[in-house]
Parts: sequence; structure tokens; C-alpha cells
Amino acid sequence: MTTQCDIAIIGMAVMGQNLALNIARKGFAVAVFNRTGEKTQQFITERVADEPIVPTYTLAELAGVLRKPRRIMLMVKAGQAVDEFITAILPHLEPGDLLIDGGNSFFRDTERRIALAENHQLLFLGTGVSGGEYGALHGPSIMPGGHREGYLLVQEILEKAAAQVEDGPCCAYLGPGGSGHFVKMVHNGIEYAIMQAIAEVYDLMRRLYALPTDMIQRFFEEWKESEIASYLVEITARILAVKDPHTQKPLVEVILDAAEQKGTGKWTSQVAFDLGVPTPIINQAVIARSFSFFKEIRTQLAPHHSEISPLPFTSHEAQCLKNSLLFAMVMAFSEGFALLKAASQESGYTLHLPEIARIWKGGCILRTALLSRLQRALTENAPLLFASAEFLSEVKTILPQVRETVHKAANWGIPLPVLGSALTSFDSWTSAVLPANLLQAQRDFFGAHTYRRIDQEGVFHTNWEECS
Ligand code: 2AM
Repeated sequence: MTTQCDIAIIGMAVMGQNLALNIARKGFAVAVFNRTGEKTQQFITERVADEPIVPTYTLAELAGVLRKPRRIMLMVKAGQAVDEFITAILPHLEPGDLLIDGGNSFFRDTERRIALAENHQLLFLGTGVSGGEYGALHGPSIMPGGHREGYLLVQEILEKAAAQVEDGPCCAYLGPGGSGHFVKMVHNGIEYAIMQAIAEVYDLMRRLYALPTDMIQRFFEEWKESEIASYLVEITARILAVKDPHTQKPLVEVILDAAEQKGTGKWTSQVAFDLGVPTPIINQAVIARSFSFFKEIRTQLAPHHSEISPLPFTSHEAQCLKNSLLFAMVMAFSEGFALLKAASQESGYTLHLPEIARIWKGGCILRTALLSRLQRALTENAPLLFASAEFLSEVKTILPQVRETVHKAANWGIPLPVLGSALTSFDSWTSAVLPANLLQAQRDFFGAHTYRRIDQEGVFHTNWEECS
């Protein structure tokens, strides 16, 4: 084989196949490999026409067809498969070659792999890729972190493969270490929150206002052209229009309400707890999926739910729901960017937050009209994104409608984990006074943990048993 390929993609599941096709269609020669060779063969036979794609069936063969320094991108299942491939390919590599992990790896695993790569004088990038199968083929949002010299080796390929927006490709070098996968993880955490916020609005329309699915669909159809225009609102409008061929009902009505999760939302919450950054909205989005999974218990306890008498639905209610969704989206982004900022300071990631907003504007699941505004807001350096001049007055204007929505839902027993916690988040951040004085007194009572005073410097302890 004399072909000199520009890059290799390992892992011929749909994401890997689509990314290989996308890169090849930008004019780069791509070598491909899969653990089970039949999948590679099938891909070549069924999907490759005249794209410059070279199938390989051993890792030695793969290493042999690559231009040096070699550039190898792993698109395999996160976890053990990544480690296994790295171990297997090491003997075929030379100093200066680059490995890219394009899966949803945990950023700490990426940091461990970077150290391993350095031991072998290799370069390593941990790269978030968002946009699903469609994005991988037509232009995803790509979030690379790791060795900067490594990025320079693939910059042209990745930037051409990425989605393109008015201010450039949706791909940029984000920072050292596991920063790329960290940013992708937080992206997914925000994604969990916005998905859940949309689902809650749907639930209010369906259960509190007893709207039929086709009417709910029309609202989402309208909103996809509004200030909350976004990929997730758009796919919701499309989903709600699909009929089940068996029952002729809207397909969504026959889908079991038990959500699965792969773990990136949970990781975001865990990391936020470790960093001491409050992320109630993302946490509640993760928990909402956990609740959904207990279908049997929920069904068993359902007789204890109070009966809902559907409420009237006018343009005012529609406005309240849309603005509640807008509010939840702004608060979820605000929370996610606060976490990115804290992690950047803690881990030395040197993240440039407006640039992250920019590369999320196209290709990825989070793409929304709001991101251009977020980009501007992030340059303001407000303590939190929602408190920027770009958003604050609007947030305050819509707040009464959010309160009305959450209030009605609480009255009638419709759970709003994300919309409710978005409101709690706003109220917590804007409360100069919180009841933590009483918590401190309780801690000091039973554990002599001490407290500080508002009127004196120093640390105090009271013998509460004696004086109460
Ligand atoms: P396969 O086709 O041989 O199963 C998504 O699952 C991709 O990750 C597929 O290309 C799959 O290869 C690969 N993959 C999953 N687990 C793997 C493992 N333990 N070792 C190698 N590749 C793996």
C-alpha cells in the first residue's frame, strides 16, 4: 500500500463512519480501522463511493499507510476500549505521532492518557465531538484539549470538518490537559438541563392545560423561530409531529416515560460538587431522569397524586411557558459557564469562555440563537452570566411569569425539577441573606464546629447546652 493518508479513524460505529466520510469529503485521505473488520468492509461497500478512504485490517497496516507524524483519531466507546486501543497501537507509533480521543471520555481519564502519551513522546488530544450522527457527517462542534502542538497537526482537518458559522469554524483549541473533554462534559450537563426544561413545558401543556399533542406541537413550531430558537426546540417540534404507524397516535404518546443516561450529566454534577460550584439545575435534570426510571413505583403511588382539573390556556399562559423556557435556558447556560470558569481556575485550563460559546453556535446539540448573546454576555465579566447587562433586565422582566408557572405547577402537583431549580438558583444568587446563620448555629451546637459573626472578626463557639 503506497497511499499516504492524512489521518486515521479507529472505530467504525456510525459516528466514526460519518466523521471519516466528512473528513474525506473535505479532501483529506482517511485510513479507517475497526476491531471487527467486517464492519470496516461493510462501511466501504455500503457507504464509500469515491471518497479517499482506505480500509485497513491490522493496526500495523494502519500505521503503515499514514503520513508522518501520524494522526490517529479514536471514535470508540468511552472507557476500557480507549485504553485497549492505546495499548495496542503504541508499538506501531513513533515519537511525535498524535492520538486523538474523540469519544465521550471522562476528563480525568484523558489526563491519565496524556501522561501515558508523554511517556512515549506522543502527542494527545482529548476532543469532545457534539452533533450526533448528523453533525459528524455534516459538521459537528469539536472541542479539542491537550497538547497544543498536537492541535496544530490536525487544525486544518478538524476546522474544515467542523460546522461553520458566521464567525468561523465550530472548532478551537480549548486548553491543556482534559479541558476538551471537560468542556464537552459540561456541554452535556447543560444539554440535560435544557432537554428537561423543554420536557417540563410539554408536561405542563399536556397535564395542567390538557392540550392535545398537535396543539403543543404548534407552539414548539412557532418557538423554533423565536428568541429561544434552538436545535432542541426544533427537534421537539419535529418529534411531536410524528405519528405512530401502529396506533396513528403521536409517537411520543406511546414512548415509555423512563429516560436512560450514559453518565455525562452525572459527571458534571459530581465534578461541580467536588469544586463546590452550585449546579442545581443540572443536578435536578439528572435526578429527573432517575425518577423517571422508577416507572413501577410511580405507577403504584399514583393514586396519591391529587386530581388535576385542567386550567384555561390563553396567550398569557403560552407566553409564561415560553418565557419560563427562556429563563431556564439562560440559567442553565449561566450555571454551566460558572462551572467552566471555576474548573479553569482550579485546573489551569485557561478556558476562553466566549470562544466556547462561539464553537457551540453550530453543529452541536446546544446550538441556539441565544449563543451569540451569550458570547457577548461572557465578555462582560459579570459575576454570573444571567447577571450580565445582555440578560439581566430581560430576566427580571420575565421573572413574574416564571414564578406564576412554578406556582401553578406546585399547586397542582406537576413536578418542575429544572424550571423550579432555575428559579431557586436565581433567588439564591440574589439573596444577600440566606438562613445559613442557623445552619452554623446547629453545627456549632452538636459538633462545636464554630461560627463567624457579622459584627466581629474571629471564630466563635457557644456552649449551647448550657444557654438553651
Ligand atoms: P466493534 O465494532 O468491534 O464492536 C462503538 O461501540 C465502537 O467502539 C465500535 O467501533 C466498537 O467496535 C468499538 N469498541 C467497543 N468496545 C470495544 C473494545 N472493548 N475494544 C475495541 N473496540 C471496542
